[in-house]
Amino acid sequence: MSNESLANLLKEERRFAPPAELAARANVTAEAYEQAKADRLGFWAAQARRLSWASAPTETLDWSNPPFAKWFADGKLNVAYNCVDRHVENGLGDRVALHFEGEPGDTRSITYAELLGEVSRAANALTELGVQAGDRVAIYMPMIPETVVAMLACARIGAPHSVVFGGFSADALATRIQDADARVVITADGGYRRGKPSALKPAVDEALTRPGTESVRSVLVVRRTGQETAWTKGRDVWWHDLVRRQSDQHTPQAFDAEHPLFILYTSGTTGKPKGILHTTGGYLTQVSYTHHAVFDLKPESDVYWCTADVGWVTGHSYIVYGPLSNGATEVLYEGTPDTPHQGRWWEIVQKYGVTILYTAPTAIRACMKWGDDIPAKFDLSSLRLLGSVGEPINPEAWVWYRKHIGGDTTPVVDTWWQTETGAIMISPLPGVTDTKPGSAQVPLPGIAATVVDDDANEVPDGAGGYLVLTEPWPSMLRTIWGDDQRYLDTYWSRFKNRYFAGDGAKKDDDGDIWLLGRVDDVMLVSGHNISTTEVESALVSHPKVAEAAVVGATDPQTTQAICAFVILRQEAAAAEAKVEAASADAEGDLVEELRAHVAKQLGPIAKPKRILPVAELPKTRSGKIMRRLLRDVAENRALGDVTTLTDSSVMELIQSRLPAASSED
Ligand code: 6R9
Repeated sequence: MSNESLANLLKEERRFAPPAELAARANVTAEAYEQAKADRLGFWAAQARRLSWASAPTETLDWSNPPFAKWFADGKLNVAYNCVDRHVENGLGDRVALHFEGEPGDTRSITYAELLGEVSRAANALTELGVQAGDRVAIYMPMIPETVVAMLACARIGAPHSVVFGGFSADALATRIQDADARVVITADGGYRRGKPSALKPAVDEALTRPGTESVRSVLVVRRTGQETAWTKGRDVWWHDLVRRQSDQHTPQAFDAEHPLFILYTSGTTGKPKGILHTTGGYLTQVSYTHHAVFDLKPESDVYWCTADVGWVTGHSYIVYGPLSNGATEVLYEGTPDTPHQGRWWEIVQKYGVTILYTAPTAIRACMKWGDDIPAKFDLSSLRLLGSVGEPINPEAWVWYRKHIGGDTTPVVDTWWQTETGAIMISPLPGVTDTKPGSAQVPLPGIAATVVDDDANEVPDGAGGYLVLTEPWPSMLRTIWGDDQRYLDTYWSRFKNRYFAGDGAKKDDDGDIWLLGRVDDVMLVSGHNISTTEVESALVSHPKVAEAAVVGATDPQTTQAICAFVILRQEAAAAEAKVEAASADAEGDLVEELRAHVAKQLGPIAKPKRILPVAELPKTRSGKIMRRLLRDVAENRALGDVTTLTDSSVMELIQSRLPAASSED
């Protein structure tokens, strides 16, 4: 079944060759694969030379105590120096680093020279607060320039940061502060979200009442919204008081390549979140190289925009460290894509002449749902390259993205990676690879990835299994903060000497890799393994469906029954709302139509037992659907941990629709 359905997804196989102009000037050519294949470590040693080292490494990889890797261990460097100072020293001080666009429409363009002054001041301020190399700093901020400055200032003084997504609750923040034993919290009074100021500081105040957060000595607060803010004397200090009065001179100190750079928490399926630890030299080498190779960045002419939140690893690697180490000019946008109107992103692309856009499938599907006419109102002709990350992108959304955003000419690079991998691992190269809608395709030069079966044997082309990484890579996580054993158990115990990513994948007949979602999400229906991604993809290929989330719910007859939650496209949803009041049968008709559509696409076994139209789906900061919560709903259980949801009211909405679902049985 699984192979047949993959064949189905591929049956309309389309490929797009790289545009000739891009290929002719591409930063990276096919030769890179050859070089890396001939000498993988030599290849990475060469990439490390993209950086400015205070003391150049003579060692590349130390793998004497696997899976605890050391890369470039005898080298020394400063990350902030690499992201800011060296560009100014190279005469690029007047180049814009950040075009900031606030949600209310306020803007600021910050040059590399200005950024250097700000980062230096902030580094001096943190030092005045007593922060020393090795101390942890929690950052709980909206998407504003000070957030980037705060991260770089921490890196500059060797204080690992732990960025906590601004949408998380006081509880989630407290747990992360406790686990990292943070000394300082950097926050803001609030940020703008959906047209309104949304407070952040109260969550910090609440978090710091929890036991185990006594390690926090100071709270540094940026004034963004100007809203009323409670104040704890002796602990809280305004950014504009403390940072402003510092000197804009600061001498960066070089740190060991293996000095910790940051901790970023990812929610485990169970138990407490895992603090993924990244270090300095290997991380910066790989984010810098991949940003150069995958996005083909020409720093003198491109305007790059990654729409991710900095609270997600994508914001760390592809807003802060990758682009800035390469001297990019980039857009930083504070708000949501539909405020004050659904064309806001396209307006920004037009305004700044964005050439490279990196976003997530969930956002692309939202734009599809709002309608093709919205991007059509803007001039998007500056775009020359589009990227996707965070989830498998269904071929439907891929093709829409290329056509309606990319003017049917731009390559789309589907980039697979994880918080744990630190940087992109599997992706087409835009000047080399013929792209295929829906597939992340090939490991990057210097990366060893494959698909294996239950017994760790590599599967042949055309077959499916588990995605594994077979060789260490420079930006790999070094451990889980404070828990080496959990690092071993989580990633290195399923297959011997292989990093298991937790994702299911398949190789097609060309050997290209297709990601099929988390293996925990694979459904077992009457003895068949069915991937949630495939059923979702089939649903979204129906013209009335904008987005779909599929889960397997325990079923006495079939082990699991396929349960689908669908968001309808704007027009279909409007029609649906009208008829729904009049007759429950009309909804039944649509549900039948969708079930038949899936059966036709993937075979009768994959036909969902229940389909429930909903207005929203529960998502994480990176737009990943929290299927675990939908499984709770489908199985009529109390909801599990909802602290990593971006919007907790979504689940109430879905639950309120449930009676309709039961009557579908
Ligand atoms: C960067 C990021 C990691 C998980 C990963 C996988 C999914 C990310 C993907 C993708 C298919 C892609 N994922 N990119 N699946 N195609 N291009 O998302 O990090 O938040 O840690 O999530 O996201 O399941 O294992 P993170």
